[in-house]
Amino acid sequence: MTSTIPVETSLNKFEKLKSEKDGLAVKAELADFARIGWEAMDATDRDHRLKWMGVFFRPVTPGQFMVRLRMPNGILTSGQMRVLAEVVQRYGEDGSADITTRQNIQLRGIRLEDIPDIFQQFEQAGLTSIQSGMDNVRNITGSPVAGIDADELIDTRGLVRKVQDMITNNGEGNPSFSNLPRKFNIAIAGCRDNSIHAEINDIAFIPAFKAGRLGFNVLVGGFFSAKRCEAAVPLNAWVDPRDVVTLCEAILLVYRNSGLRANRQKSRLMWLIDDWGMDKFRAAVEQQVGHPLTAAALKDEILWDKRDHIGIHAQKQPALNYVGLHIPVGRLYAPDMFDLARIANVYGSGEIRLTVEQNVIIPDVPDSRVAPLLKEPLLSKFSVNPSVLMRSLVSCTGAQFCNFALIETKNRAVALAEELDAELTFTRAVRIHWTGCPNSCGQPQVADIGLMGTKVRKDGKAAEGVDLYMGGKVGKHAELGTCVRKGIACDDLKPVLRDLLIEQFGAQPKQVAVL
Ligand code: SRM
Ligand code: SF4
Repeated sequence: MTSTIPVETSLNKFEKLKSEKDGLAVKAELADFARIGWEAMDATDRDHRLKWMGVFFRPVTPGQFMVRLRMPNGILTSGQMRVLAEVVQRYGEDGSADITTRQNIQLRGIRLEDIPDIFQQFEQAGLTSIQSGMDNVRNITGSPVAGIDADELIDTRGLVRKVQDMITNNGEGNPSFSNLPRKFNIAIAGCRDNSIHAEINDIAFIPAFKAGRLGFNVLVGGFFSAKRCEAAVPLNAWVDPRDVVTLCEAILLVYRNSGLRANRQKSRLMWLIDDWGMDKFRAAVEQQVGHPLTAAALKDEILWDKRDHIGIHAQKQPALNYVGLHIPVGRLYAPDMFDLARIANVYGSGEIRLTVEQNVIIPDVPDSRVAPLLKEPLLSKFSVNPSVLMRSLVSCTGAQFCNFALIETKNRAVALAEELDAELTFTRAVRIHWTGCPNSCGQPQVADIGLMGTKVRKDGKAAEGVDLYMGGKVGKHAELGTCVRKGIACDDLKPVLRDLLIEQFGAQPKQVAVL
C-alpha cells in the first residue's frame, strides 16, 4: 500500500512533525532513548512521537511516563494481567494502572530506561501498545460479553482483532495508518444494547438484518472534541461481517488521503463528511472498496436499554456465569491486578474482560464456583453490588496525571458519589460521568449527569469548577447530552447534585432514625 498523503504549503505543528519523521520511526530508537534518558531526548520525539509506541510523556510527572496498551474488544488473559501487574509493581512509581473509557489499560509511572525490558515482556505475553496515541486508530471496542451473551447477535471478538491486525500490521506497526489527519475511533457492537457507545465513534458497526442475513449497518463521523461533539450518522451501508475489515480499511484510506489537515480543530472524520457531503464521501468509499456498497437495512437490532454487566449473569454456555466487578473509576493497583488474575484462573477460564465503564468482567465461572468467588476479599473493594451512584460512575484521568485537566476528577468523583449514596435512596440508576476538560475523555455527553472540568471564580479567587451536562441517552435511541449549566464551583457542587437527584431522578433523602 502506498502512502499518498497530500502535502500542504502551510503545515500546522503536528502535520510538520509527522512529515519530518514518521511517528513509528521511534520504534527503532527506543534502546537509544532508554540509554540517554528523557532529559537528553529530542523534545518532539519525547512529547509526541513516543505516543506512536503508546508511551506518553506526562508533563505533570516528568520522567514518569504513561503506557497505553491495546486491548482488542477489551479482552485479556490472566497471564497478560499478571505481566501488567509485574510491570507496574516493578517499574511503576506508584504501582498503578487505569481501565479506560475504551475498554483498555494504561500503566502509570513508567521510566523510559525500562521501556525496552517492558516491551520485551509485552511481546512475550502477546501484548502491544503500538499506535495507541496521537494520529492513530485507538483501541477498538467490541461488546464486552461477546461470545458469552445468550442474546448476542454477532460475536465481535474475531472481527475486532482482525481490524486491529490490519491497522497495526499484526502489532508490528503499520506506516499506512500512522499518519492520519487526527485520532480515529472504531467500535463494533454485536449485542442488542449497544454497550460500547457505538454512536460516539468515527466508524460504528451496529447489528442489522438485510434480506434475512445478519450483518451491520454502518455509522460514521461520531466524535467529541473541545470544539464540537457529534453522534455518528448513517453511511447508508450494510456489510456482511466478512467485509468489516475491508470497509474499515477503505474508510481509513479515504480519511488518510483526503481528510482535512490544515486545522487540527477541524480534522476529525465528520469535518470531511461535512465538507464533501455524505453522497460524495460514500462514493469515495465505494471507489476505494472497488464496488458499490449495499444500502443500509431499514432498521437495526439495538432494541435494549444498555446493560452495565455488573453482578452475576448466566452465560449462553449452560452452567457458566460471567461476574461483573465494579472497579471505582477504573483505578487498579498492582496487588489488585495480581488478585484479578488469580481470581480469573481459580474461578473462571483465566479470561478477564474490560468495559467502557472502566469495570472488569470475569467470564466462565461455573454455578458451583459463584458462591466461593463472592467470598473473595477483593470483592469488598471491587463489588458485584455497588451503591447506586458508585455503580455507574465514570471518570477520566484528570489533574493527577493529565496536563490538559482543569480539575482533579477521580478522587472527587468517588468522594461525592459515596457521600450522596450515603444520604439518598434511589429507585433507578443514575449515570454520572466526570471529565477534566472539554476534550471529553470521560464522555459527559453520554451521561444522565455529565460534569466537565472548568475554571471558575469563587470568593474572588480562581477555583476548580464544572459545567453541568444532562440528557445523555445510551442503548436504543442513544442521544448526546448537552450543557445545561455552566461554572459551578466544585466546592458548591454537592448541594446542586443532591437537589438535581431529588428533583429530576426521584431520589429520596434517607430517613435518619431519631432516638
Ligand atoms: Fe482522551 C487526549 C485520556 C478516551 C477525546 N486523552 C487525551 C490525552 C492523551 C491527553 C494527554 O496527552 O494527556 C489523555 C491522557 C491522560 C492520561 O494520562 O491518562 C487522554 N482519553 C483518555 C482516557 C485514558 C480517559 C480515561 O480515563 O479513560 C481514555 C483512553 C482511551 C483509550 O484507551 O485509548 C480516553 N478521549 C477518550 C474519549 C472517549 C472515547 O473514545 O470514547 C474521547 C472522546 C471521543 C473522541 O475522541 O471522539 C477522548 N482525548 C480526547 C481528545 C479530543 C479529541 C479531539 O478530536 O479533539 C484529546 C485531545 C487531542 O486528541 O488533542 C484527548
Ligand atoms: Fe485529560 Fe481532559 Fe482527557 Fe480528562 S478529558 S483525560 S483532563 S484530556
